[in-house]
Amino acid sequence: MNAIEKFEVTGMTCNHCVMKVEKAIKAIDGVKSASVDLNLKQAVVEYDSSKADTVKIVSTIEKSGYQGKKI
Ligand SMILES: [Cu+2]
Repeated sequence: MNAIEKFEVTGMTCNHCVMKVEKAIKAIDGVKSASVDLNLKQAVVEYDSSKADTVKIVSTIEKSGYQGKKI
């Protein structure tokens, strides 16, 4: 099933951070697209819910060095 969820991402300070988070999320199996906004502190992620889930996405954001929360 296709799912689109939003996450709050805090701790990003520049476009390099945005790229880092986007790249990490996109590398998750089942993720179709990830769009991270520095000013809004938000990530919008489209994924296949049979392969990925919000817990996996949040833990990936945190492993990248930022704080993630489903919103
Ligand atoms: Cu940065």
